[in-house]
Amino acid sequence: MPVITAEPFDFTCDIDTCALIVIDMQRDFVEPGGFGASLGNDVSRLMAIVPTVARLIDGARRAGMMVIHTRECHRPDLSDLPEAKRLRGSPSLRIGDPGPMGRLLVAGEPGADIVPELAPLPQELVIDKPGKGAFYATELGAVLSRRGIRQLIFAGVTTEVCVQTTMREANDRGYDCLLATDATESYFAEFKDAAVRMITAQGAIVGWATPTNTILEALNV
Ligand code: C5J
Repeated sequence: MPVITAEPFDFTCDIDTCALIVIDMQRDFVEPGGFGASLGNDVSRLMAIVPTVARLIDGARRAGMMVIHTRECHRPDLSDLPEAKRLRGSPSLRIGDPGPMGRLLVAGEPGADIVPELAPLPQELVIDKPGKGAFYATELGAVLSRRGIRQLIFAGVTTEVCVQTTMREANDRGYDCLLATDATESYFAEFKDAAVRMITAQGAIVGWATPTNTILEALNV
């Protein structure tokens, strides 16, 4: 079995029961004019990781690993959008409002799509989620159980929000979780660093972390 050098110690990966999960690499988070930008963020930090995420996805596919994609988005009638989430803060546009890429964070709108460079293959699982965590109000847990998945490799955005929330949900459900440190990003460099440290501290209290090349070398792809 491939042994991936990681923090805080080696991660032994069983390719047959491991999946790569790519969190929310959507135009609404990484392109100008979307939800991330409406909150006042500089989205260029997130766009910069797209080639690294693409290499990781390609490597996972070549290794024969299951690849899962998530999208944070809401039903067109916004029936799964809590008012507390819609009204939070003072963004220039709110979830559901029309923007340059369609209605913000609404399923089926161009902004809710995954960036074209990372487009899922037709047979790959795409989870639409109304929350920050990918297990909340989705079929993810049931699908992973059915497929016998026990380990998850994480990529995507943002490190300290949807990636970390999903890692914590997965950790509590008994999955071993490995974060690809250069295939994830935050609008705030210091939040990413803190999240990686929180995840790996205390003997991998939430999970492991290592760069993409280290994963790909161990998988021999
Ligand atoms: C946020 C996410 N940051 N995908 N969503 O609201 O991390």
